Amino acid sequence: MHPIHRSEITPEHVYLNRRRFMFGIGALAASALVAGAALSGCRPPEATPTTDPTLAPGVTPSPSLAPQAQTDTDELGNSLTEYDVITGYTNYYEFSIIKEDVTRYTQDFRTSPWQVQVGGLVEQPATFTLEELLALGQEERVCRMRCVEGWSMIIPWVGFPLARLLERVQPTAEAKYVRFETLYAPDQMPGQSSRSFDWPYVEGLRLDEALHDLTILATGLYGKPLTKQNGAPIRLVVPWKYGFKSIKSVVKIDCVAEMPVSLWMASSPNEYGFYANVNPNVDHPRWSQATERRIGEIGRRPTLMFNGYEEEVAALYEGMDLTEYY
Ligand SMILES: Nc1nc2c(c(=O)[nH]1)N[C@H]1C(S)=C(S)[C@@H](COP(=O)(O)O)O[C@H]1N2
Ligand SMILES: [Mo]
Repeated sequence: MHPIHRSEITPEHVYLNRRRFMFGIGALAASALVAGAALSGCRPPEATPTTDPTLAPGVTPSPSLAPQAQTDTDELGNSLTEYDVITGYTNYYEFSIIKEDVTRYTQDFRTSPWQVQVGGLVEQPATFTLEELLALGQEERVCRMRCVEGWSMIIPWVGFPLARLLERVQPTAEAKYVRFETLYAPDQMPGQSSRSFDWPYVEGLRLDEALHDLTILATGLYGKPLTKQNGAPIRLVVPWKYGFKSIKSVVKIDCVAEMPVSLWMASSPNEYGFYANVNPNVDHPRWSQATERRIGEIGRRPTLMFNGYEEEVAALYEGMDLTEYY
């Protein structure tokens, strides 16, 4: 059973020519705050660290522990999307372009040991183990996720502000952007053998966006460790931007001077820009962005400016013509 009819969404990849598209499928088949201010959005519920022992460093998670969130809704009153839906309907092109198949293909992916190399224009470049990252402190963050394809979910992540990590490495005055890279391991990620894209998956943020308190690195979901299909062991979440900015299984974070070119910018520059802020007033070249399908609901609902985080993030874009930056 599909939580959403495929005909109702417009996949990001449909621009690809059929032959390259089929190549991708064949490859798959062949391999089995800085903000000190109180925030209303992407709420850290009284910033309580999660008490789930499965997230403690070095402790093997018990699969029997039921997924649990500390709240039932986001700060706008939207019900959380069900765990099985969040973990069963995922975009992860390294494994499959079919959302319902990703889970199956990710099961043998090795997420431990894991390291994230943080460097570039910083005073203190360092490589962090996952355990060291978990020790930076974990809290629940309920965020709206709006995919550029026109669907959305409400997701109770567990994670920590990216700013906390960047403070450790101290970006220099020359650093203006942050560049993120997913693991490159074609032996484990069959999609990376497809030449449809320039792997590894790369994303970028302006430094002030990266330092915003709403920008988190997520290590968990519903009080449990992140599932592989959702980007384990660590992925970015930028809730006011289209979902493709929220890069999965991150291994490298660099502070840089120039605007990074993301995988989507490189593959389809007319369709995906650097900013990718959720904006109901600016349509994708091939479809409207005015409304969205909340997975699990009937019908569509209006898409909110900056995905409902306008109060928190609009100041980042003062003086910019937002219709120019898709
Ligand atoms: N490495 C990597 N990160 C990725 C993707 C991907 O294919 N590969 N898909 C993106 C897209 S298009 C979306 S909508 C979100 C989906 O996150 P979710 O599957 O956890 O809901 O992840 C983003 N991060
Ligand atoms: Mo997406």
